[in-house]
Amino acid sequence: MSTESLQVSESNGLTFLEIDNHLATAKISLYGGHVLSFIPKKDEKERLWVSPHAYLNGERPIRGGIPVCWPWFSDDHGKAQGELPAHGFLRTQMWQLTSSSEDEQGTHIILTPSFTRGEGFEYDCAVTLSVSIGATLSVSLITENTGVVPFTYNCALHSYFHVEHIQAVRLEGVTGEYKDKLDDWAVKPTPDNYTFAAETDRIHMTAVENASIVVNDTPFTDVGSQGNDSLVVWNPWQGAASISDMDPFGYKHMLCVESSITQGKTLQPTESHAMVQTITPV
Ligand code: TA6
Repeated sequence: MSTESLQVSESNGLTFLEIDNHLATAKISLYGGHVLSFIPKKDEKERLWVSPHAYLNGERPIRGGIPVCWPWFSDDHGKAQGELPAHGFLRTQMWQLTSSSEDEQGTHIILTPSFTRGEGFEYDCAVTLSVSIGATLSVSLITENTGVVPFTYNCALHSYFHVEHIQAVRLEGVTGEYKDKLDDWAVKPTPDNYTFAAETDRIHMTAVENASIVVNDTPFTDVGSQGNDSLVVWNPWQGAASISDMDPFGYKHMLCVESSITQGKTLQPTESHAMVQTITPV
């Protein structure tokens, strides 16, 4: 059965899904199983940020949108830094469109990666990304142990949110302590007034369920998380100048708020787990 709200396009050797329904438009790259755009019709404002210098040809992970990090986060793969790809091996492979459907709530897409077993993670499992594009964008990363031994994994939906200007942003709803990557992982309390004036790279160690990106004192985007144990917050600030697929001022228009599992989730044979991020315009 065809899904009328879904079109498939090709560019530079990559395949993209373009969704346009009565509630929103969205764009998804099959390279990386990567959501690139979400524009709710409520206000026609883009919620995701993609670097103008992002590689959209399969040569590198896409800088922006929602990279899928799995089965490890950052360089936490147990080997020397750089020995294995940062953030795992799903964001740099071709995914398949397994199914699509539509109803009053929007368009529903199921994607699966080409492979889930690779250097650094030699277990039998199935991964599914379920994306619903409606008034809310809902992205669910489901991991199932299809083997006979338990395994432990980490993951993140490393979302880059579009913000008008980072210095006008306040992040609300985040509490507890965080580990500061920029200060040798020192543990610090989350600031009450969470604003941005410098490079920020933090793993908040609580399962924050609701965070809100507030711009100029007006709530703009709500970020919901389920099945996570952490929330990662990142802005490279002037460090963007040394990131080849970002321009030096790119940091001004983005904020990463990443629903994540960083403390290890163990699945017994036949068990499965979903980590979900919801993006809701306010
Ligand atoms: O999620 C934060 C982070 O791990 C940062 O430390 C920063 O390196 C960022 O992700 C981007 O990583 P990438 O491998 O996409 O350049």
